[in-house]
Amino acid sequence: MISRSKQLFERAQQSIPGGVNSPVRAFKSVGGTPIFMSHANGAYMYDADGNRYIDYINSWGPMIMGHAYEPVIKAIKDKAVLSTSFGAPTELEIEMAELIISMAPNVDMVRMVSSGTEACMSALRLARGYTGRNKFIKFEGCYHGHADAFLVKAGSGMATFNIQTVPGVTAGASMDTLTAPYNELDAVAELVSENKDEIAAIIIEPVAGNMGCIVPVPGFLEGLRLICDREGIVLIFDEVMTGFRLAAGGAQERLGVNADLVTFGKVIGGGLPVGAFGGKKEIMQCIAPLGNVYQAGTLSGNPIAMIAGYTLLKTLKDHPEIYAELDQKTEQIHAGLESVFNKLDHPFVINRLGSMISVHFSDKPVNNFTDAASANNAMFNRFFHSMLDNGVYLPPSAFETWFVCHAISELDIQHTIASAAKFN
Ligand code: KE4
Repeated sequence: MISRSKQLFERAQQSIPGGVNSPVRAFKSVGGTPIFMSHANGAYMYDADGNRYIDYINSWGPMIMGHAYEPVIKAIKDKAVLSTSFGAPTELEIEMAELIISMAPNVDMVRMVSSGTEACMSALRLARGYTGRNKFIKFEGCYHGHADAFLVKAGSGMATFNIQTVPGVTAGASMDTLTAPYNELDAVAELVSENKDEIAAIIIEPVAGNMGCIVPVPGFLEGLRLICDREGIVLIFDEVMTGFRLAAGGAQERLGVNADLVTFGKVIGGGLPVGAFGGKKEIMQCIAPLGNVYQAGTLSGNPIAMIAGYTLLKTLKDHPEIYAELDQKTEQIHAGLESVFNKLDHPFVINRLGSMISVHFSDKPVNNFTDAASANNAMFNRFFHSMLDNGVYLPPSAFETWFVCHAISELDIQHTIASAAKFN
């Protein structure tokens, strides 16, 4: 009997390119039919055929407390009847900004947008406007959304589908994009000396999540900070994934390195379309209408998105023990997978920081994109399907980090490990 997902996928491809509204959902690299979901609750998603999955994507990060988190749902219901958008300022936007500023280090001011892409492209424009310089450095395998300048050696779907150059991204749009391998400070120093006084920004995922989870080696981020201080370069932490996930203060708090600008997404919206960028007042006041670095958005600060994000962030701020519990659960998953894979006759590496974790079937450490790309990713694809068959839904790509939610139970963790033990 043909599954409902299969039927829906065939129908979807008639009206939506590739049948999905974002490429990473398409199962294109792992093969097979993408699973169409009907609803979700806590740590579980339920597909159109009624199958239940333990969810390790959690909407690619936002569902840190699990799906349909009651306080967020209630807040949305109560707010929606008061209109879903004004296009005029509201008190809630001030409360949201003040809450973010109270949680994220080095954020004196913040501007709301509607996606991580918008947040990163706005932060880059701001850094360029503030410094009067054009070039910037990004890292191979890092993904900062799909604005033209970032689609150079990017991670996530571009790595998954091995897209080297993106048609439509002009040479003009990407000519100022410089790239270096993640965790290689010498390569950054070389680029900086070759482009003296021309570099506006260095943008980085402080813990990378778009080539699997890749953790900065000791001294790497600190070295970038020193280079930026010495050269007058704006250090942008893309915390769309790490923000409010690794700690209330994100990677800056967790790793103790200060950024000049920080971008946010995912958790900040509680599942609604929200992004934000913020940083030092001296830089942020260059943004229109205060300054002339133009940036705008019809639905920026949308009341439904704000109340969803505000409610979730407030929960995380008021209950910091959530982070320790998330870490403990992920540590348990890590240890369980390690014990299972040690019985495999194939080498593996598990990368983790906090509740971001990824498995690479590699015989060497995975510290940058080249390492991630040279792992046995065909084996990962088989592992993905083996887990899916056992009701465990991993990100459908070796170039993605897994996300653990607070709602996952001891039984779920044991089932995950038992499912991995069936893989060979
Ligand atoms: P969005 O525009 O997709 O909200 O955010 C872009 C973005 C920016 N920075 C980082 C570090 C990100 O991880 C992302 C988006 N992450 C992907 C997952 N790898 C979103 C999933 C998708 O593309 O559908």
